[in-house]
Amino acid sequence: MSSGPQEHGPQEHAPAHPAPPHPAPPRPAPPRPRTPEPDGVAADRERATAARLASVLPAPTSVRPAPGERYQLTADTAVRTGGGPAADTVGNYLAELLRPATGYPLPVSALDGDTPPPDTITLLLEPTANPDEAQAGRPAGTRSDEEGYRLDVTGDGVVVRARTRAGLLHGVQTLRQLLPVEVESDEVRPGPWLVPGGQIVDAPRFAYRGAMLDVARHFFGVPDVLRLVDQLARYKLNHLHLHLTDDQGWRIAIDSWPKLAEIGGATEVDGGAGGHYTQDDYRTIVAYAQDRGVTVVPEIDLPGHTNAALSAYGELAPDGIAPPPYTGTEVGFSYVAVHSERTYDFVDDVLGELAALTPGAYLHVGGDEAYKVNPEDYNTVMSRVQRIAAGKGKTVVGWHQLAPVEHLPGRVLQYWGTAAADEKVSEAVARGARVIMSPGNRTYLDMKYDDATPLGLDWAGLIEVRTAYDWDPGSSLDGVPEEAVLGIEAPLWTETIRTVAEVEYMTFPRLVAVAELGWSTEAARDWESFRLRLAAHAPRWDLAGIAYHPSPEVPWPSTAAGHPTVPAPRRELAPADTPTTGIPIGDAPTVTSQPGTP
Ligand code: TNX
Repeated sequence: MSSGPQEHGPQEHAPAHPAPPHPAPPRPAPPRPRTPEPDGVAADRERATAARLASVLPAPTSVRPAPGERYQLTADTAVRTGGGPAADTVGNYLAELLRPATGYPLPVSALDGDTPPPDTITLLLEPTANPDEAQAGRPAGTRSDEEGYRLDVTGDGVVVRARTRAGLLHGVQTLRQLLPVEVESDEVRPGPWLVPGGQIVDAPRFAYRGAMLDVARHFFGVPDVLRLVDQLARYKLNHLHLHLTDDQGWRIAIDSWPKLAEIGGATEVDGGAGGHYTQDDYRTIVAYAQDRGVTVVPEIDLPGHTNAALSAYGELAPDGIAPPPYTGTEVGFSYVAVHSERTYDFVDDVLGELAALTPGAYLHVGGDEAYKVNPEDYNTVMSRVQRIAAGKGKTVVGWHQLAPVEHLPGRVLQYWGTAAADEKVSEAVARGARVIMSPGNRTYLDMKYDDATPLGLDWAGLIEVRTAYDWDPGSSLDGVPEEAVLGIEAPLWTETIRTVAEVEYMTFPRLVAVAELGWSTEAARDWESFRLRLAAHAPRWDLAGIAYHPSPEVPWPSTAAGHPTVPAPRRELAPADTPTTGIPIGDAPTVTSQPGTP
């Protein structure tokens, strides 16, 4: 029988002339006799583990459980990557996600040879990955094999294979969801960290899946935006559209026109201090998003929604006089001078600087609600704006009021109407335009959930979770076949939204509905399954401190907090028996947006 060094070591090796006594190393605590787990607990855990395979959001293309099989992460688990530096960065991202809650070291290194050793999570970038299976049954034109992945879980470990870095990242997000809820904790939890055995083969339905944040009506700083990027990446959304300019604020520094941000960025709705991103801030956002598989789409709204720019440079105004800053919420009153060459110098400089900051393909040029610009002038100014954007090597995106303007190759219209038909949009599609679906009555995250929602607007209707989920972006607009649909985006306008908790409350859980519509096949869309899977994710949001709307349509678990855990600064006292949301109760401003006319 061997005995521990503490018992004999110091005496046996004691020197003749004893040195000052060396404190004995602390005796490791003897393993505590484990109270045997009641059978029920183990069985419940097995059931919960298996259930996670059926709760992935958005629903994967195919899931094959291997009943009884599972992988357990341990302190010895390593992350191995194959396929080059891009795979290494995903390995590091995965390890960083898992270390806080597991407390495991999860070392990341390149795979040695072809076969992963046991107890490994392996991430492989392989040009030939992405089995056709994930694409089976998808209509031509909507196949997006670029972002697919395959995930295999056996007793030995986990292997994720993908053709692109984006696909590998999506596989990592799926793996995160297959781990117990506690993985979301930022403190070490005991586990056990079980991953259900089986195989997932998966690829998105649409290439473009996004959300928009209006940082113009209320400004949101860099950390707030990064946090939103994390939430998008969780649910495999791959674009963040930033509405950078509007009447109430200009939010991006433009070196050649410095007063745009200095003066135009110095206020916001209700007269707050506003703010703007320096170009370095903006690069930080772009790089952080890119690391997580999210492309930033910057929008400069033209020719309307320009009061902030005009207040900084009166020479851009039709009458040449700088208007005062605007802190209200009306729309459609401002516009740039259409017949002045100075306007086009401005557009060229701004889009040039923005294009240089933008690795992504798209530049959004707005085009909405220019109510004071007649159709001929609108056509003149937006044709030139489109050409300038294209001249910077970018693909033009605009709100769907841009439809009648000349077609440019690849041009994308963002449909925010509420009708099932729009002749101008279908004509533009016939000329080759593609469409991002953002119907106001389905995807607008600033619409109230119900009459009691303390934030938001209601001009496009009330949007509860089921309304956000139960429609098909591939067939909901006449004359816009699935092949012409580039994807789906959920815009969050911020006239009434001021804090991250408020952003999240309006975003969750509707953003997840949008994510599933963008990712999963139409055949997989099933409200009953979706609401159960949402409910299963609520404890994750609680742990991650994500605020959400406790919709009565979803059978939340009794443990769910069901309200924001991120304190909202303007929290108001709620009656004792009302579940408090942390969301301030305020008067909604009047917004007179109507999707019909430019
Ligand atoms: C319409 S959607 C707008 C925005 C408003 C929003 C409020 C669009 C292109 N324009 O200016 O903020 O409604 O819901």
